[in-house]
Amino acid sequence: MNVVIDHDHKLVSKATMDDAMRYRFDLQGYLVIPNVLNDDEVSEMLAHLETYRNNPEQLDESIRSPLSGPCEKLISHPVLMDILYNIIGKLEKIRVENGFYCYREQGFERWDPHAGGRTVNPNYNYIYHDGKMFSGMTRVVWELNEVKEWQGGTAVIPGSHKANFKPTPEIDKKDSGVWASYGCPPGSLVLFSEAVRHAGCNWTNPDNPRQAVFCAYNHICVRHHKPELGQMTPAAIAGLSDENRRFFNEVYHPQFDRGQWA
Ligand SMILES: O=C(O)CCC(=O)C(=O)O
Repeated sequence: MNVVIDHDHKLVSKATMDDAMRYRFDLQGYLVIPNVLNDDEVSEMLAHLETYRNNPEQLDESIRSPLSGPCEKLISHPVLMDILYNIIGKLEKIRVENGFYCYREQGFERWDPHAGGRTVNPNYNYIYHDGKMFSGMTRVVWELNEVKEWQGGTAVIPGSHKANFKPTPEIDKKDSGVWASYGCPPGSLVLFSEAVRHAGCNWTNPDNPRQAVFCAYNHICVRHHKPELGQMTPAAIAGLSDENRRFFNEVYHPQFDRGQWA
């Protein structure tokens, strides 16, 4: 699973998004990739997130965020970058809209179906053109604890990024037969087009809480969310490496950084 992306943003070693994954994402609008992070990485990230949740003042402002310290590598993880290269574009055209930490224990309740369907609006439309997919806002979820099917991971209506009709209240019931859930081990990567109808779910797993880091990626020229960046503060963004800080640049085409059109 080792992918290297060079400074010209070309893939220089084996890509992780193979034809089967491309087929699956185009058809269903989401992917679950187990075991992207190893046990040591997951432990370090959980320790950082535990401090962030319980004793944030112990973290210097420059690393007081769910995407700082050992979690910073999530921003540009090569497995993720290769997928985003396939569904958004070259590295320089990928932007992070926000990031936040999700902690849910047994008893947490939610069922909030939202988004989904075709649109011509650029914020999260999904299109296929000339051999290429384009997914606008793409939600990335790093599941750092085990998720058991129908016990609290995000639910999706597979294929609804291509749906032509609005879902009815019956369709939006969890047991309507169109909803899917997933299970995955700690360290898994889940991503879905925001154009897929999805919902947060009750966390019913008694064995462990949900500990996940959520990010929203989009094409650099488009923003879906309001400008605030979830739990990413200006100080935490300033504390990132140059390579990762650039994902939080404002919305504009990178050609303006190349001195063209000035
Ligand atoms: O709470 C969840 O699992 C889903 C969150 C959500 O709705 C989203 O990422 O847009």
